[in-house]
This record gives sequence, C-alpha cells and structure tokens, in this order.
Amino acid sequence: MNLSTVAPNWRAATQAIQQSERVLIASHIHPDGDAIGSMLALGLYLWQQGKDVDLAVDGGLPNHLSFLEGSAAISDMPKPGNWDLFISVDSSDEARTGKSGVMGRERAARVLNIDHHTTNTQFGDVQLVIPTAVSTTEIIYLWLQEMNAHFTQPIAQALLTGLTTDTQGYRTDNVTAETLAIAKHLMELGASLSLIFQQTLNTRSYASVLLWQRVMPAIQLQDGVIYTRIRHVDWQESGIAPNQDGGLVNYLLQVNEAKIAALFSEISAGEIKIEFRSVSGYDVAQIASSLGGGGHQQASGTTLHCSIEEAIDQVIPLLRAEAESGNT
Ligand SMILES: [Mn+2]
Repeated sequence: MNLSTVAPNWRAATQAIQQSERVLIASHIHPDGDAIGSMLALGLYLWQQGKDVDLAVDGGLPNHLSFLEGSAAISDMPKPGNWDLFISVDSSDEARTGKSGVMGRERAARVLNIDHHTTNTQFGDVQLVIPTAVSTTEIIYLWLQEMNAHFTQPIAQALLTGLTTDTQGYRTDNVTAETLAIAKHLMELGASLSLIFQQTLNTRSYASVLLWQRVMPAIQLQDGVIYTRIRHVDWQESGIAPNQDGGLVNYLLQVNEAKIAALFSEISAGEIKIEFRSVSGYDVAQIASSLGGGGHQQASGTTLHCSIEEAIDQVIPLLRAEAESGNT
C-alpha cells in the first residue's frame, strides 16, 4: 500500500480530540525540534480548547528548545492518572515513544498516531501518517487548518520550528513550493525564522567542538561512504551528554566524495547508536530498517548491541553496497 495515496483521516482524528477531556501528548526519545514543536503546537491548541493536557517525553525538554512558549510544561515523565487520549507525535513505532509511550498506551483509552516517517508501523487506534510531509508539524498545520483552528503566534512558532529543523533549513530534497508556502503563512502569523535558526541550526556548544576535535582524526572515507565513531570515553572527556554531538553526521555528508555518511556512537558499553545520512538517490531507510531501526530515505538510524568495532564491521559493507548500487 502506498501510504501517500491514502487520504488522511482528519475526521476520525478530530473526533478523537472532541471526545476527549484528558489528553497526553508524547514524542520520541531524544526529542528534536520537530518532536517538541509538534507537542507544543498541539498542546497549545488543546489548552485553547479547554482540555486538560499533559506533555511528556523521555529525557525531557532539550535546553536549546526552551525558547518555545509553553515548553516549561514539558516534563520527562507523564503525571499519574488516566487519559481519554494519548497522542503520539513524530514517532515511527512504539519503541521510539519510550517509557512515556508505554504509560500512554497503558493508561489512555485511545491512541492517535501522528507521524511522517515512511517506516511508521501504523500503531494506535487512529493514524495521521503522511510520509510525504517534511515534518510532523506540517501534518499538524494541515490538521489545524482542516479544523479552522486559531493560529496564535506561539503555535505558529512551534510549527515553524519543526518544519525548519527537519528540513535542515529547507535544504532537504523533499522541500517543495508548498513547504515554503506553509513557512510563509507561519511567518505571517508572527513566527520568527531567524530566532529558530539562531536557537537550533546555527548554534553549537564549545563542548561539542571539543568532541569533534577528538573524533575527527578517526574519519574514514571508503567508496563513497564516510564515517567516524564516538567512543564512550570521548563523550565523557568532552563533558557532554550523548546525542549532543552538534550534528556531526550532517557535517560528514557535506564532503564532496561522500554519498552516505554514518556516525557510530557508543552511548554506553555495548550500546552503539548509529546515525545515517545520504545524498539524494541513496536510500538509508532500508538499511536502518534491516538493522532494527528506521527513519527516512536520506536520514535514518538504529541502535546495535555489540562493540563499536563490531558495529562498524557489520554496517560499513551494507553502506558501501548501497553507495555503489544507489542513484538508479
Ligand atoms: Mn520529524
């Protein structure tokens, strides 16, 4: 089934919120701009409607997204009690929703799954899954339009944050004139694009530069595949939390000779997180899926349980094969 040909079930999703008073909104572990932007845009709208809304995501709010209005309400754990509806945003599958998602599914009467990953497993009772959307906030924008919602400036700012960060600043090849039309509308509603760039894509910590200094010497380029690794000791000695690497994998893909970039990151002993990026025409979603992960054609990831050397030995041949056969 080609999901992009299935009309989104706006009516079922709208009924699900109309029939709910208590709502939990949660997103994926290691939340990004689209995860937090989606949670806040929907949360702000539902508060407007007088609903009782709980916002929770494993790991809590990343510091750099605290500029978004309403973000102080995001906690790292759902409140006690039950909900009429659990809304999962930007998570391709149940495992990605973390502990918050486990509680959401256990303690909510219904589950609404809103996402744009091609690998979405269609979990939940109602789905708004649109793989052609550049971000989950784009889907929420379309849904709010469908409901004739009042777009406040904070809602517009949250929506534009997801649109901007998931497209790496409107640079991915899924960006269309329609994407820019939505961005234009959100700016007309008062959202600041420069503030989003300043707080997200155009910023990095000095600690992340120290981390890059440590891992740059290990960069390798083989047959169009560029990669490096961050050992646990690198995280520790540069003094930053895992997943705050400052976009190293995106930087690797900027190398002219690279078709595919990979970053192997030792989160803890025997737990290797791998991020993949590819240029247009090369598919890293399938490779991530085959390794138990998921994502988009040009940006995906997975976690393997082995040593960092074993992960590199297992994964690099798959990437080299894709770099050789892709772009067909
Ligand atoms: Mn997203």
